[in-house]
Order: sequence, then structure tokens, then C-alpha cells
Amino acid sequence: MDLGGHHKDNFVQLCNPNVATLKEDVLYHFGLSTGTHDLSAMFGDVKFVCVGGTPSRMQSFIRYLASELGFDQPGADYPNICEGTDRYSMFKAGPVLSVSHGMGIPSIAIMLHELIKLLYHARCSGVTIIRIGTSGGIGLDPGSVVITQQAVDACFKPEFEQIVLGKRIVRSTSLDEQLVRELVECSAFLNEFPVIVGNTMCTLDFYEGQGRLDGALCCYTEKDKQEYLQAAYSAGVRNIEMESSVFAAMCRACGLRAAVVCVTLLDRLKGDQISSPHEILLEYQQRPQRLVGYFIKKSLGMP
Ligand code: R2B
Ligand code: URA
Repeated sequence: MDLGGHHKDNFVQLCNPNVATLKEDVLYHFGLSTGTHDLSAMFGDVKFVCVGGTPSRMQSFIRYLASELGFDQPGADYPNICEGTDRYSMFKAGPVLSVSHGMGIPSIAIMLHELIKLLYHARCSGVTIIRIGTSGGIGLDPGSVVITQQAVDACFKPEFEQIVLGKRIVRSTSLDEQLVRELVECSAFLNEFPVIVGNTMCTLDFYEGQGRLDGALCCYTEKDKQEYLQAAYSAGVRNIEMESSVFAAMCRACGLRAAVVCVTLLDRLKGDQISSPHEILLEYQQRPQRLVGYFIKKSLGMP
């Protein structure tokens, strides 16, 4: 398997010495535990992890990928590995794991703590992790796919801030530049829909947090909104979503090669409501899956 060199032997690392001292580690929100599951046997071969908001999208991704990779057995389906809980869903086909994370920073952060520990307990190495998601675009045609250069906060800073023990902790949100280039190459080869590289703004809210005028609360005018989105555009922001900053920060800290690939569902300079027909939105959501599916296939030497 050609995994592109330097990250081949990189074992997933934790930034926490306490975990190694635990007799049993319960991954509560996955319904898995080192005491009851042989995590090495279940996950030791994982090389690619894709995460996205909803269980159904992550299940359809694994079905699509399995058929693309030729892992599909007649009549076989991909059961939810986290069937003991309905917090998150997880599916596996060969070396690819597909996990749902819900909406927003707190939800994806909890999932990532347990996912990274799962990969650590399973002694996984050379893992690439990609978030495939939806977003609002700025100045892009709906359906455009944005590969994130930098995840930035609502003040356009490439940082993730969290309060830990009552103090502000700031972590970098830099992503793997080489992985961005590899994904761009794949998109040029596929040439099926517009793909651009740009900064992704990660917010704490879908409505006021993203400058929408149509929430239950709104304390600004259309003009204020346009000024903010224009300032974001000038800072290189091309799309807005709700998970990329903590995703980038946590993956970086634990030595995971990470990327964010999101489709835009609308152009926020032109409106706030997502009102395109369901079938159109469904097709848009398959675009990051097609790009990342192709990238995985190519990485596994199966063009
Ligand atoms: C994109 O879409 C969701 C909000 O509709 C959120 O999870 C995100 O980042
Ligand atoms: N997801 C977001 O977070 N914002 C949008 O505008 C669309 C999808």
C-alpha cells in the first residue's frame, strides 16, 4: 500500500499521559471499551477515517466507498459499529472508517477524543482523517467544494480557543499542506464540479454566529451582515461551518494528517435560507464524498 512516505510509521499519539495508566478505557459515547472489545482486531488496519455530520451520510459514504474499492460482497451491508448508543454512528470497510459527529464544536470534540483514543488503543499508524461536510459559501456558486487551507475563528484567526480549568488555551488550527495539494490534484483529475482552496470560518452557531438575518434573534442589519461577510472574504474565507477549528486543532496535536472538504449549499452574500430542492442538496452532499473517495482509491493504488 502506497501511503505517500513519511507518515507510514506514525502511530496515533495522545497528548495525555493518564490514558496509558487506565486499566480499562470506556469510550462511552461510542458504546465501546478496551475491556469488552478487541480494538486492535477491530480497527488495527484503519488508514483513512472520514467524519461528517449525520449517520445516514456516513453510512452512504461507506457503501459508496466499498463499491468503489471493490470490497462490496453481494448482500453484504455495513452495520453500525456503535449500535449500543445513538450518540454517534460508525461504519467500516477495509482500511476505511466512517464516523458521524453531529453538529458543532462540542459534539465533534467529544467524538474526536474517543476516536483518537480508539485509534491509539488499536495501535493504528499512518492515519489520514478527513472531514467531509456541508457549509455556507461566500461568493461561490452553490455546489462548489472548498478544500480548507486554514480553519479560522469568527474573528478570522487561525486558532481554536477553549477554556480549560478556567483559563484560556489557544491551539493552532493549521492543516496538512501536502494533503491539500493531493486533494487538489484529485479534483483536477475528476473535474466534475468546481473545487477551490480557501479558508474556512468555524462558528459556534448557525444563525447569529454566521451573520444570518433569519434566526429567532438578530441584533444587526443587512448592511452589517454584508460588511462582516465581505471582511471574511477579504481574510480569505470562502466558506462557513461549525466544526473545522477544533477538528484541525485536535488532529494536529495528536499527529493525524487531517483535511477538511466541504460543499457549499448556498452563497451567503445572496441569502440565508437553504431552500434548494432536496435532490439538489443530496447531490451537492455527494461531492465531497466523490472527491475523497477518489483520493482514498488513488492512495490505495487503485486508480
Ligand atoms: C454544517 O452544517 C451543519 C449546520 O447545518 C453544521 O454541522 C455544519 O458545520
Ligand atoms: N452549514 C453551516 O454551518 N452553514 C451554512 O450556511 C450551511 C451549512
